[in-house]
Amino acid sequence: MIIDIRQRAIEVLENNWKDYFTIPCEGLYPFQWNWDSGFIALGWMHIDLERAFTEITSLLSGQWANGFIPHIIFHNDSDTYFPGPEIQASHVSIHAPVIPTSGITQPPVLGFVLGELYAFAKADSRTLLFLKKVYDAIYNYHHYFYTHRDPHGEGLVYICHNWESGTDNSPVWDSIWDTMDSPAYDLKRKDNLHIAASHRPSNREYQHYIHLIELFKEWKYDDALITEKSPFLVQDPLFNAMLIASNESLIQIGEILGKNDQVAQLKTWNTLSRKTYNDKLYNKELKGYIYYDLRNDRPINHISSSSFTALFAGIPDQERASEIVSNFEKGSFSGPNDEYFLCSSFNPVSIHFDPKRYWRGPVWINLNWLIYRGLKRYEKEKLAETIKKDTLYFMNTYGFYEYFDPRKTVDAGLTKGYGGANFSWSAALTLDLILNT
Ligand code: 9WN
Repeated sequence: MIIDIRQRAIEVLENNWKDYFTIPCEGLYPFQWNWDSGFIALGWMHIDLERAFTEITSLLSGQWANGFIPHIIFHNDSDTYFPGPEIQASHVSIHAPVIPTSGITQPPVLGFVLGELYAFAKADSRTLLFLKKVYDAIYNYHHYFYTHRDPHGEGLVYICHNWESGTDNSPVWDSIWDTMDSPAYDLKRKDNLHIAASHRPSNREYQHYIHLIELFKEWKYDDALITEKSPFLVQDPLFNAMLIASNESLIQIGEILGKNDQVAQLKTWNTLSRKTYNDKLYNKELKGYIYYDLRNDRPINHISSSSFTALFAGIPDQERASEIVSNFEKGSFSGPNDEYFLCSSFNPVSIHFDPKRYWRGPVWINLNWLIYRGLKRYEKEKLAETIKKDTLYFMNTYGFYEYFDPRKTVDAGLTKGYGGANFSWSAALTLDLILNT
């Protein structure tokens, strides 16, 4: 069984490999995506180390002069995705490279991906050479965040678009859409040609997504103007947990490479980030980390799977970690009688929970992988094994889909997962779950 799933995962990655980068999946997502590539590199690491390195250097070819790394790099042409390079128009920024990219980013996973590569392949002489080659670029990405996206110097950076969160259609964003009066654009969406509309965002939501891009283009993707005016400005628990975990890996690798000044700076940033994350984002009643709407100066009191990624970055102390995982033991995310597979992307007891719609309830494998590793970090072995078991159950039963229905009560009647099929990070992280012991 295990050999079989491993071979199928390798096939998915091979089919999605486009000479020097990997697409998330055919048709629906035909370009190179930022955090996808980080997770995908962790799959390639088990098959072909050079490809893992190439995946990351290809992504870095889209880095902007100010350190920013975009969420999509348009290496290739394709007419199966909206919005493509002409809508995203990175060329309006003075910082953008020649290659077309988007002008927004995604959760900064690259730093900890370097840490994973080092842990897995430090004995291979190519690994240190690769780390030397890319270290400064990824450090500059973090430098960009702390110098452009932390207006109050708190150690928490903001995201300015739901697509930057990676959890794009989460109910968390609903309260922000309520503050916006976006034009009723007639959009030529392509996602609904590939996937049932009932599993994807609404047209109104897409109008908000595009309106933000239109504003940023008007401001030439200038960070000062975005900070001053963007209606969407949020401190997100997943995004900041990825930054903190990545800082941690950059500190470790920087010490090996003798990058003393960068290591000192990263330590200063990370101490403040950890403190503010704990002080500002923890909600004791909900037993989890929440979001903060910086534009409207108010907390967004929702718990999602993003809330639990703080475990991955070692942010809570042991006592708080135990409080957090009570959500998985006869709690809201497991259901009082274990009615749900772990881990729903949104709180199943919430009225906004939708088990089929993208990021409003279904299980995503990259979040499961992060939570699994977080639980291991806090020695919650039993729960870690449950989440691994649930993840591999989906993969074995349905294949490498993009997301899955968390309800055990409907599972027996299902034949498929949801979203894109043959999805790269589902395959890559399955390989890592099986092979990285
Ligand atoms: C927008 C590629 C990406 C993932 C995101 C996921 C989805 C894109 C979209 O696909 O977002 O970036 O068009 O829906 O939400 O996490 O990186 O797989």
